[in-house]
Amino acid sequence: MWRCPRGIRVTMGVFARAVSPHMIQPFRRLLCVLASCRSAPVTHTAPGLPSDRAAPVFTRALAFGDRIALVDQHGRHTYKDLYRRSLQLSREICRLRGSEDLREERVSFLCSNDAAYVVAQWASWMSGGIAVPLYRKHPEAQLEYFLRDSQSSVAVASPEHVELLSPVARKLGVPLLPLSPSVYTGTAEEQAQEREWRHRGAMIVYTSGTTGKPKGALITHSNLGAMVTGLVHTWAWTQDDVILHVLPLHHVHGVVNKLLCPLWVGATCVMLPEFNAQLVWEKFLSSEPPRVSVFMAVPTVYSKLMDHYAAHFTQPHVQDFVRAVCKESIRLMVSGSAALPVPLLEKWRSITGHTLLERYGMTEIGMALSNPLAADRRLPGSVGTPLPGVEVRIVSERPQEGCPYTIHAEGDERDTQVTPGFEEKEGELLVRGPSVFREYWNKPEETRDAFTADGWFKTGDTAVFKDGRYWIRGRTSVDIIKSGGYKVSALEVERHLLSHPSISDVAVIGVPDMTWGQRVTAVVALREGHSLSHPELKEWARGVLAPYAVPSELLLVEEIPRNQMGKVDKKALLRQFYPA
Ligand code: MLC
Ligand code: AMP
Repeated sequence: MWRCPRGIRVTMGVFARAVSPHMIQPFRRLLCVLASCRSAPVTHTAPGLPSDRAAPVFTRALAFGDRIALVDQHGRHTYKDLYRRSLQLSREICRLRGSEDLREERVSFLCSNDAAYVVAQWASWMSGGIAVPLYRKHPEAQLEYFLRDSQSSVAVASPEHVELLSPVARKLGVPLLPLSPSVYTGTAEEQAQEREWRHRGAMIVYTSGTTGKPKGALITHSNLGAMVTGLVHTWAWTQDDVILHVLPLHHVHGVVNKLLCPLWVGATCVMLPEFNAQLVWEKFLSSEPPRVSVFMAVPTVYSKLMDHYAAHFTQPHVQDFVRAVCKESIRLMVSGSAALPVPLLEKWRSITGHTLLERYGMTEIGMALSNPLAADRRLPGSVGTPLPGVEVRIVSERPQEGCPYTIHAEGDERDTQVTPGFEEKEGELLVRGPSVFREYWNKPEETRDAFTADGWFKTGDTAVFKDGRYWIRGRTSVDIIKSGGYKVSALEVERHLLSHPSISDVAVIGVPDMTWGQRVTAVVALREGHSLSHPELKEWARGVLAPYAVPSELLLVEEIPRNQMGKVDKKALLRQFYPA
């Protein structure tokens, strides 16, 4: 491997072709051969695959045996290796709990983005528990909240995170299992217990709401099965696929779309410890197997990749090379978790030749809407049509005859019907189907409020049906901010900031931003005689908030304008500070 001065590391052979235009021709020929290999996909009908689509991915692992499931910072891991390590850990968990079936007890785990994460996840499921993935960048107070709220009975941590998690676990009296690369002590024939998976809880994913503290969305194995099989079918996953994974693993985008989908079909997941623009470009352009064929990310990642491209790939023949390799070796590039601005989509297309496939989803429902796989049928700016099994409605609040609301449009995978007189009328998007979560953990009232009286999940997103597609027009609440693909509750940030000794009043707003989607901005009134700089606020806030919720801007005001009800008009505040 050789590091070239333009800030990208590629294999010597690949780079030589990049810098010598006369050598691009033979390289193109090689790419054509590779492309023709790809166009005859090997199907993934390995013998021994269970037919139950609610069965977790590990139940298929032995059928994929020696295939490479994961490539991470430590090396390559076969499906069989991951299975055995998970089985070993699940035995330790069961021994600790004195039971062969944890019956939905929660297993919280804090692992780096590598094989340890998969092992902890599979072991939680093998022992009959619910996996609660934690994130290493959350401050201790938040980790404590997740462990306490989920009432976890066991915690698992990779060796590098034991120090961070052990004081929290000790405080709550939760036993902590360090995940060591223990040697498998069972026999080759031993397998995890068979269980009834359908209604069993699989995962609790914490998500911010408009009010209160983060809620744990409980997703069942059946929900996961519906999400995964819908995406595998629609995006034509095969075991030849190689996905490059760069997202955090405590949200559905990283867990379901980028990890469980490839593992379901026997494909390979190349996992980076975290997003790094230079490394991603290296992986895209490297000719070393396994070569990346699928990529998925939030719009901010694409924006950062383009910044790197603009700074380092300035020469026309390098740009030609980048475009040729991306076009030929990658079959699918997806964007989601936040709105993808059309100029960003167009710029990415001009750089790589790929029209990003935009799709729409949410923690509580998995993926709901997707543009088609055929690139020429994608509609920039829209989020496509319902995925298999997903039903959607666009509604407004006024009750109609026999219905608690007015339906503007209603659709599923096959078709959408628009109510006459409501053509192209915006409303709230409702979702129903097998991927919709079971409940907010221990929050029956919040769970009830999240659904309409007739059982549809209320997304809180404003949508419209137009030109045969669905389009997301924003959120119904200004208090939900999407920054870098992360959902941030403005009210929760305000609650924390109000405990700062210098802050007397605060309003948190989401300011539109080309890179981050929105920036978390704190409008603050200080106590008399106090001062506060932005670096001081950031330093303090890092102790109580996730890094993506720490205000990236501080605006000091004499007084926060409030109406007679004591409410802040955040739209007016935004207009006042950002008239453009
Ligand atoms: C970090 N920074 C931010 C920020 N996050 N600034 C503004 N807004 C944010 N959201 C700041 C940091 O404080 C730091 O500043 C600097 O930017 C670099 O931070 P970083 O953490 O090193 O950034 P980076 O690693 O480049 O992370 C960017 C990212 C990350 C896009 C890779 O945000 C990310 O992984 N997002 C994905 C989130 C995701 O998976 N969402 C899916 C939810 S599921 P300083 O001053 O400290 O240097 C869902 C459903 C669905 O939504 O549909 O998928
Ligand atoms: P989360 O609760 O973190 O899972 O985030 C889900 C939210 O992300 C949705 O309710 C939307 O507001 C937003 N979202 C996801 N995908 C898209 C998209 N393609 N376009 C616009 N918003 C999106």
